[in-house]
Amino acid sequence: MARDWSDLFITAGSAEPGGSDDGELEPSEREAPRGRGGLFRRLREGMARTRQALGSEIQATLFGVLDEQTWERLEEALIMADVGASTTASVVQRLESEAAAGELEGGEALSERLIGLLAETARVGDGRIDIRAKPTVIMAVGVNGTGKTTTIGKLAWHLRKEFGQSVLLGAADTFRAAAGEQLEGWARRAECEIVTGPEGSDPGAVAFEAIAQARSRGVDVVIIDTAGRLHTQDDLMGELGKVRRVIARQLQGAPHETLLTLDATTGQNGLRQAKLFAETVDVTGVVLTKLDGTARGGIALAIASELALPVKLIGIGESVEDLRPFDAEDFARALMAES
Ligand SMILES: Nc1nc2c(ncn2[C@@H]2O[C@H](COP(=O)(O)OP(=O)(O)O)[C@@H](O)[C@H]2O)c(=O)[nH]1
Ligand SMILES: [Mg+2]
Repeated sequence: MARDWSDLFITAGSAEPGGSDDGELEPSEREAPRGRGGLFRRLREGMARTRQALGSEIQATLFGVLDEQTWERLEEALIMADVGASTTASVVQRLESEAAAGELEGGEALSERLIGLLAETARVGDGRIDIRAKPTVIMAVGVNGTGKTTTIGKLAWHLRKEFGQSVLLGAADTFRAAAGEQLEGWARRAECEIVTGPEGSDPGAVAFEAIAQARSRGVDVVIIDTAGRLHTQDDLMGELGKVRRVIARQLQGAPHETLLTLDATTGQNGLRQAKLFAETVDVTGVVLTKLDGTARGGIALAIASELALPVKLIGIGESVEDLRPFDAEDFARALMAES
């Protein structure tokens, strides 16, 4: 799991995937989020709605008398936060049995253990993004309005400004003219190149051209934006499958990363979208946006546990700093932490 941007990207100089990774450590072995105090505070603020709904309910529950009702209330609170029924049941069962065995004394220990169990649930697969291939091709998919283009712009910005990578954007959402213009705005801000096509043109051709230009100019990372709405859902899935095949035929190993953006405010509907996209384009990671606008941030846990897809990035607002690598431990803590 990635605690900051340098953990998120696997670059030529960083550790091998599956190598030494602090994701394996117990929470107690990890450094407290001290140096990153400001970042953690921002995460907590971004998730204020969920925490207010969930945190206070849980504090009230776990710090009182433990009986049958305690566990029922805890289950209810987690389900209300969209953690998902099966995930909730297994987390609460484990907490309850550990409490019954006398392993957890007092509300503090219970709530710490709950954070640990939630973090464990959220930790699936490799949450990092390998950018060692040159060029690395990242394809962004997701329903209109979920934050695809914004996420691409912010990702490009971080790659350029913080990692000095050269980036080229491919505006393969040719369904709406405005989509290309919006991406051009981000290309200017991030100071990267962009390949666009006329409205209504073949998105596969834009993706092809973007990769061709990136290869001839030695660009490090190509990010392909795609349409999130067509006349029908079948049309959309058909087109995304086609764009993906164009990319795969043109460059071996590409797309190296296929990121699905999901809007956290759509709750369980997001899970259904994820299944559909995953069947069509082999999603490698989820970008969960708009966590700042919902009390149901638990959806991140449901995505991880029910779909076995790693959440790689989260959006907690509209500014460039508000797109962040996802860290299970920080996330679980921000869901509930009083301070
Ligand atoms: N509050 C909030 N707004 C976001 C976030 N991510 C994206 N947005 C906004 O959501 C809207 C749709 O984003 P856009 O990137 O155009 O979505 P697309 O249709 O999937 O490309 C824009 O107004 C974004 O600024 C987020 O994490 N928090
Ligand atoms: Mg868009």
